[in-house]
Amino acid sequence: MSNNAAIKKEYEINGYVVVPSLFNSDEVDLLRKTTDDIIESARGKSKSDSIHDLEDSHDAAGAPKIRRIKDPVQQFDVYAALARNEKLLSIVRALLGDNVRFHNSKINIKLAEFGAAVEWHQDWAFYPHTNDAVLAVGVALEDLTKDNGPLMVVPGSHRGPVYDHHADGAFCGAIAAGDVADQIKNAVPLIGPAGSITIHHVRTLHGSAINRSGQPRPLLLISYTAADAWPLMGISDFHSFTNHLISGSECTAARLEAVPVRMPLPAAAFQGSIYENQRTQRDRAF
Ligand SMILES: O=C(O)CCC(=O)C(=O)O
Repeated sequence: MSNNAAIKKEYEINGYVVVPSLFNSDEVDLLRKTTDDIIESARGKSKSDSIHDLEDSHDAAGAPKIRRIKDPVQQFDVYAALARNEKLLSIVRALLGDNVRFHNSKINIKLAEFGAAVEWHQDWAFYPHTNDAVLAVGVALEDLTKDNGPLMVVPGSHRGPVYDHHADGAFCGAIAAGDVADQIKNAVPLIGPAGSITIHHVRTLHGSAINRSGQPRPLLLISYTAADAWPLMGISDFHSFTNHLISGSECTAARLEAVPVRMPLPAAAFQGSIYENQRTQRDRAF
């Protein structure tokens, strides 16, 4: 069996897979340096903007404390190149087919000692499509250990229900901890050395704890869809949507599958990032 065939088999069974050390230390050093520079550029800012999502404890007068770099692939050349890197894309094609569209990106930083948790959720709840050939790749910019707030996933949950991600009558991007208590006891951490990638299916139940360790956990997340998966929430900019085709050819024939869907509406009370959306979920796991 080829390596990609083995990756595909594991992904299809479990809804996630880790590929250790896909990127070498030179490749990781460039990503890390770029990321550190962007973090540093938040110094002096007093509120979140189109690049930085600030931690609640960030102080404009002190060292930058940021929880997310927004849209890195769309805003910085180094990450744009990575999203098209052939080592990575060959794996994505093995899982989604030859026609692949870039969907979104972010770097969740999790600075040492306090980096914010992400409550349990399914990405599918944020962006349902006509079929679920949609996934997220995580690129480890530092080692992912069991202590620095790694992504936790529930094996096999990509074949289960789509959970309610609402609170106070609006979408909140987080599942009440009580609704998934029997699931999350089976969760496993996705760990590996810097340069490893994690891949999780769009319906896989996942979350991550506060980083209480002394080691940061910057994780670059890039989502891709099969080109025949069309977003049920619509397309605000068709030109940019078609420009996001990064492999194969465009496909205007949407493939419809009998997948469970809950719409993320009414919209979350707090906008800006998942951390803001999740504010209204009071039954928290982390
Ligand atoms: O950064 C993490 O640990 C989780 C990220 C995540 O699931 C998300 O941002 O949707």
